[in-house]
Amino acid sequence: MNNNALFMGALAIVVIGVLALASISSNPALYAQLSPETDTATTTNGATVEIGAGSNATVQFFTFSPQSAEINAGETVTWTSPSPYSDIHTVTFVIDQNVTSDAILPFALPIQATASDFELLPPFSAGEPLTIETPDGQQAIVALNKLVWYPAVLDDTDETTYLNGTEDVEYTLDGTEKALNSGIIIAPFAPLDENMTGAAESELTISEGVMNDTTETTTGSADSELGQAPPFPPVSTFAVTFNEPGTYPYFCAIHPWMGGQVIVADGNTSSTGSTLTP
Ligand SMILES: [Cu+2]
Repeated sequence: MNNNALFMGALAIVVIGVLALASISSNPALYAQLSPETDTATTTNGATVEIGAGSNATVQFFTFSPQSAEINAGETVTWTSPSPYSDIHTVTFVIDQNVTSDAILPFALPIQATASDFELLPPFSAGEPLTIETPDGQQAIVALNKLVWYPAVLDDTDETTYLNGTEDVEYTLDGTEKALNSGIIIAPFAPLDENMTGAAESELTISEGVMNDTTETTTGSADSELGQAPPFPPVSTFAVTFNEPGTYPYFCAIHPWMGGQVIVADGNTSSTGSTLTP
């Protein structure tokens, strides 16, 4: 019990540290931008929600605008990150409140393995996996949780499905979801995206290199570029269709204080085909 508390405490510190690194450009003074007043948008054709709109090189906005999107059943809400200076964000719905899943989680090492059994891959010049003690004396490695960093659905059988669409991700809620996550949403022109292009270019160079001269070209050209590719697929737009009326709160898994909601009204047009009572 006590050990467990210590373990979770240590994990919390690690997570806070890593998240602080992740949003190193963030200015805490701007958290005040998240005012309790909710601005509301009502449309007849779904809604668009902008994430971190207005962020620039020195000012970072941690906002979903509008914070409350109102649509009719059967319509779609689309999230985008319009500013190339925005931090990375997710749109995460936890529909089953028993689900807990953080951006960074401990994964146990096999018995008798230690962190030094992990080798650093060539493109990275210096680094080591973060490990922490588990309550039973084992070691755990701290790693990114794919469920948060990739577009994903956790269903009522506890199965995870990773959504297709490398840039534009679409999903229609069917009532079986325990959780739905957008993956990492960034602006289409964000610097991260340029890096992705860089990585793709270097892959091209690699295959050309393989054709001409195997070893040397492969390592040489990949060195600088591969290190910049993010370990997740950057998402430009995340579009969710809501068929069931209700209020759907969501948050950003990277900055859990960022929250928003979708209010789905019982639209006249779509009420014919579906029964709302369970
Ligand atoms: Cu965020």
